[in-house]
Amino acid sequence: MKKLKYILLLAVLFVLGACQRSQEERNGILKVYNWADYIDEDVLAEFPEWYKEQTGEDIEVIYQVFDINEVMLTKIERGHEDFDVVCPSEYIIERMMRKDMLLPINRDFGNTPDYIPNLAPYIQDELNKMSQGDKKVTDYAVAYMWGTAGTLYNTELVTEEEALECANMWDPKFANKLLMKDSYRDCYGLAIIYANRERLEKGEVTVEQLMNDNSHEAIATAEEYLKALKPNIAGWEADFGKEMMTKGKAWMNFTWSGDAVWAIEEAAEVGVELDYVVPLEGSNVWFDGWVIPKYARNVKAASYFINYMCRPDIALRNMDAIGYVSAVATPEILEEKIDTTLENYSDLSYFFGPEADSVQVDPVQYPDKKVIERCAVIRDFTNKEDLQKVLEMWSRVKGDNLNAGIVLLIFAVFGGLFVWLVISKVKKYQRKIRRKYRRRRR
Ligand code: N2P
Repeated sequence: MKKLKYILLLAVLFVLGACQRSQEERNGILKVYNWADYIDEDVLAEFPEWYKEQTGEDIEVIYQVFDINEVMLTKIERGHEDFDVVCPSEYIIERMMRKDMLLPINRDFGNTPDYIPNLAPYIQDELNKMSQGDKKVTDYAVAYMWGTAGTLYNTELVTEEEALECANMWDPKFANKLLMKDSYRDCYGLAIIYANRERLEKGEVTVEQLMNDNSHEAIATAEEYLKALKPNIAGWEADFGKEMMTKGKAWMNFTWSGDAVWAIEEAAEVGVELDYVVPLEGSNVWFDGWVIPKYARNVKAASYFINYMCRPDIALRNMDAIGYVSAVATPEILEEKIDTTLENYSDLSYFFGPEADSVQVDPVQYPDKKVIERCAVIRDFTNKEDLQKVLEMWSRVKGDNLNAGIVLLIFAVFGGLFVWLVISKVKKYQRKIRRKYRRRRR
C-alpha cells in the first residue's frame, strides 16, 4: 500500500513537472505554424539575421504547415501544442478569441519600427467586427493575406459567363469537371447563396445573412445542394486544385483567389489559359492573420516575427512568391502592383485610400469595389451544437463519395473471391470426373 502511494505521488510530481516545463519560456527557438505554400522561403530564412540585428539574440525557426484550419486548431486546442505564432482564417481567429486562446500582441519593439500600422484600415475594420466585448481583435491578431473565394476556370472549356454564375456549377454538362476547395465554410456559403439566389435578387436577404445562417433549415438546404453538386465534383482539394487545373485535368475549381493567381501564371507557361471570377450571386471575402496562442513559449520572437511580416518589402516578396495578397497597403505596394499594360481600371479606394479609385491592377488579386460589395466575411458559428450539426452535414456530404468507393471495393474483392472459388471448385470437380473415368477404363 505504501509502495502504491509512493508511485502515485511520483506520477503526480511528474505530471506537474511536465506542465511546468510546457509553460516555461523557450528562448532561442520560434515555432511557426502556417498554411502550406504561404510564405517566401527566403523571407523565412532571413528572419534569424534580422531578429539578431534588432534584439542581439539568436533564434532558430521551426516551421510547420497545415492545409485545413480545423487541423491546426485541434493541435492547439486539444493537443496544447506550443506553437508561438500561427495563421488561422478569420472565423477561427474569432473562435480562438472567444475561447480565450490568444495572447495580446506586445508591440513594444524598442528601436525597431512598428510596421503593423501598414495594414489596410479596411481589413482592420473587418477584423474588429469580430471583437469580443472590450477585447479588440486587432490587439490579438495581425492580418497577413486576404482574398476572395471564386471560380478558377479553363477559358477554352468554360466561358466567362458560365463561370460568373455559380448556378452553372450544378449544370450536368460539367459532370466530373469541377474541383471544390476542401473547406466547409466556403462550400456552405456557396450552396446557401445558390439556393437563395432568387431571394437575393429581390433583396429579401443579404449574402452576409445567408453565409452566416446556421439554422437547421439552412444546414438542410446546404446539404441538399451540396449533395446535388456531387455528380459534377471531380475532387475536394486542399491544395492540389491549382495543379489539376494547370494540367487541364479539371475545367473549374471553386477556390481562393491566391491559388487562382498561382495557377493562372503556371498554366500560362505551359500554354493553358485559366481565369478567375467571383460569382455574380455573391461569395466570401476572407483573410488570415497571425496570432499568438496562449501555449506559446517564445512570445517575444513571435511578436517580432509578426512585425517583420508587415514590412512592405517583406510583404511584397511574400506576395510575389505565393500569389496571395498582403493585408499591408502602403503606397509602395500599390506602385509595385500597378500594371499599365492591363486594360481594366479598378476602384481600389476601399483598400489603398481615395486616390486609388481608378488603377490598373490585377483584378484577381485586388477585386474592384463592386466585387467586394457582393461579398461578405464568414463569421464563426458560435453555438457548439449548431457547429457540430454543420460538421456532421459536411462529413455526410463528403463521406458519401468515400462510402460509394468502399462499397465498390468490397464488391470487387468479394466478387473476385467468389469467381475464384467457383472456378477452383469446377476445376476440382473436372479432375475428379477425369480420374473416375481413367479408373473405369483400367
Ligand atoms: C495557401 C493557403 C491559403 C489559405 N496554400 C487561404 N485562407
